[in-house]
Amino acid sequence: MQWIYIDGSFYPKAEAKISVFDHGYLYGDGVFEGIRAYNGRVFKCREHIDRLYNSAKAIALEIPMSKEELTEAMLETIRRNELRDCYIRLVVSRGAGDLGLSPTKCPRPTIVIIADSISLYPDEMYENGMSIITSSVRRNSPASIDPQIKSLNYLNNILAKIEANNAGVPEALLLNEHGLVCECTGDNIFIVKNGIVMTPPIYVGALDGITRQSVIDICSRLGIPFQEREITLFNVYGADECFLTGTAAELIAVTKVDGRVIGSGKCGPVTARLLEEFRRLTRSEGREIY
Ligand code: PXG
Repeated sequence: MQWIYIDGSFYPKAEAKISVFDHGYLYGDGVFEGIRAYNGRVFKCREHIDRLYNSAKAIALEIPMSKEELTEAMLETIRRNELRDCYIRLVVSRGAGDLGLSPTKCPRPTIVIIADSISLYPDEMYENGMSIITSSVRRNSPASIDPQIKSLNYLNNILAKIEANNAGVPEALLLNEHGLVCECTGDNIFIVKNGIVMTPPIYVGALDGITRQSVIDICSRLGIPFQEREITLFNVYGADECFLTGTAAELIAVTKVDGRVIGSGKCGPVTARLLEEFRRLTRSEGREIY
């Protein structure tokens, strides 16, 4: 039986329900995190919890628990479900109110924690890479809803995902209004050119990905040249390697963008080396669950 945490209690999946008056449902008013545990440890636990609280702060949502209490609730949810390798979804919504937009009518945020088993991408994808397209939908401007907020408003990303689905590929790349490369619908993007690993700065309009930061840290530790710089589609098409990073995907090579083959058309040596090092990290670090 799968147990779901809602506001301090555990419910079987079929009985895990929240109010239709919750503003998370009515308006997408809330924030979330997608976290992963490997072999009995929550990877980058503090970083995910910190990001959740920063997202909440950005939308003026006060989480009615301390970071340590929420972390403990997450660990307890994993224990209840007897999991060692899993995805964890932490959701904090504005809570139940009336039909007006104003959060003032929502006295108490709703906290939901789901720990689920993971379905991994096939190994074949990590070797041969994947095809992506560029979406015609531009990434939300940081001047409207900052993509750094991991909010319950994922329509921008979903519209791009629909274009990917229609094109028969798993992911879509989003540009900002100036044509600069931002990120994909649920992953950050990197390219490798002449031995230099590059990723766009967050300010162009991207989530400050935790896997992205892990890759930057690995580059610095291994002495692999790294630059955070503005990237256009020209740079992506002409890259030697391209890969995406995210909690779900880890590091996955991109070998075709808008029909252009990237580099050798296979997962490149730098991507493979970074993935190997990332997997070593996920096996050796993280907050103990049991
Ligand atoms: N950009 C966006 C828009 C994301 O949603 C990333 C980049 C990668 O960030 P991390 O911190 O994971 O390296 C994300 C992450 C889910 C789910 O269940 C979504 C994400 C991560 C985990 C689960 O939809 N998005």
